[in-house]
Amino acid sequence: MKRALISVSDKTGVVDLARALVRHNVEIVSTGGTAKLLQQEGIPVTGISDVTGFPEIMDGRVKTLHPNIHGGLLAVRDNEEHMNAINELGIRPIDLVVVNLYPFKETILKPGVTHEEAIENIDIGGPSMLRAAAKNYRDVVVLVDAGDYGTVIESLDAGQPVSEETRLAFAAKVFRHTAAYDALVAQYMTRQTGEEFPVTMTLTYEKAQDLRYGENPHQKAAFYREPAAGADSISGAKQLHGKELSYNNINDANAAISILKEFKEPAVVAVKHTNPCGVGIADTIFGAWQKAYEADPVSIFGGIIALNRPVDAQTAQGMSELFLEIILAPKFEAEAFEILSKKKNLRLLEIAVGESDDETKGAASVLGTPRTTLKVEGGLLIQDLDLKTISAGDLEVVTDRRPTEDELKQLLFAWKVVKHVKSNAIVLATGNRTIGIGAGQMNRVGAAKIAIEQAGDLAKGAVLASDAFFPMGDTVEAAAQAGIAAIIQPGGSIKDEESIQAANRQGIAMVFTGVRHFKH
Ligand code: 93A
Repeated sequence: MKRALISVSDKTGVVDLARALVRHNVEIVSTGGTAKLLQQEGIPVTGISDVTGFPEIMDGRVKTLHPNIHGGLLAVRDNEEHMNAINELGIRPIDLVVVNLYPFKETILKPGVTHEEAIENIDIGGPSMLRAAAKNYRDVVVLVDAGDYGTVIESLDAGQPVSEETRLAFAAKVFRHTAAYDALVAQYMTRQTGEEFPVTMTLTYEKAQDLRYGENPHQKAAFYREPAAGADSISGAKQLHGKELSYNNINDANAAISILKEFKEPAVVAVKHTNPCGVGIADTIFGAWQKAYEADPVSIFGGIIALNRPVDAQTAQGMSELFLEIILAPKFEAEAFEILSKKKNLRLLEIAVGESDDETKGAASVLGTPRTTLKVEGGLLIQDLDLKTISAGDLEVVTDRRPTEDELKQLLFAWKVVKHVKSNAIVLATGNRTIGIGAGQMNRVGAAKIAIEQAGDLAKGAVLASDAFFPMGDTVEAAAQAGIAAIIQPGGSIKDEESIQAANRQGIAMVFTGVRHFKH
């Protein structure tokens, strides 16, 4: 190794690497800011302009884009023609390239960033050098990750060349990096045009961690994070205590957070296998906890709990008496943390959900609408998140009897919950909490029967929410038998009339939302 080119925006670790290079008599060529830093550290550097014979022009837009650089990167060393060509032109080979790019992601995420600033932070020369060196990896070592500097320093100190295997691995990393970088630029620019940006979005995900396993121990798994995940997402959650999150933990916590976001008032959500098993709202977070717990004291065992207010000591005490997997909250008061952190395995996560709407909601504004993806064999299904909400004004009363004021409140509450239950979904609620949830059934009346059985005597006078319309009158009949007082459902079945008449016969009040909430 005779000659290295270093041009980095993030200067982490670069001085140590440069010192090692100098120690082993490698000449360093460098661009403006990088050269300045190295010189300040007393490291001898050849300025890029001395190699190109050109000044850095247009605020640095053109500094390394020159045949004296790219010829030195792309020449294949055992190709006589290549070597003759560069020798005749006085171009010297470059054996090591160290480049990281203009901070495009950090720039677009800065509050109040201008479009001009974003554009200026699209790196052109850096990716060109990285890609040239990576293409020619048999002859050139290319470093885009400061985490790899040590490998090169070790090789130098050992007097060994960097192995071809390692050079190939560095090159592959470069192309992953530049692909993700360009995907983010593409996503940002597409957002400005208002066009759709679906499939390539997946390129911009960054590996957050390898997971011990997937849904089951024989499945390999990892967690990938969006480059601009919101502080109110599972990606943005901060773990304060407990074992590492598992695949199922992350999936369940994500479900719990989505349900929690339906509520402004103090709310507690308990989740099992991505379905809510208990949801309660009250004036205090302790009151909400009690309701969520009483909703189903059996299923909550091993559950994931999400709260939208700081956890106080009283609530912590209540929760500490159960076996739970995760507690998510905007904050844990000191005493509450002390109580809960005694449990070694219980994971405590802080997440930005609560009363205020102005928490950082990630990069939706710069990168587009939040979406969900579902991998199918040979393809990918992409859709907007189901963020549809309704209020009392959107409801159409279809029965003789109108719901009372309290029934209306309970109907809207149950509707918020049923949206997050796997289809076919039926939710029974009374007194600001769920009392029975039927999830993931292949027929609607089956889901209703499960919910009714769970509610027991409490079903009398309670309300029922259905995520989709009733294809026939049987669900209303079952509800009537159990003593259900009011029903909320989308409506729109050709047999709506059957359900309406069944409701009228029993004095049930029924409202249509005109909105469906399938979830699979
Ligand atoms: O503006 S550029 O696209 N044009 C170039 O010719 C160029 N060459 C290197 N950006 C260019 N770079 C980038 O400058 C590198 O990728 C690196 O991120 C940065 C280092 O600049 P400095 O050494 O002045 O801090």
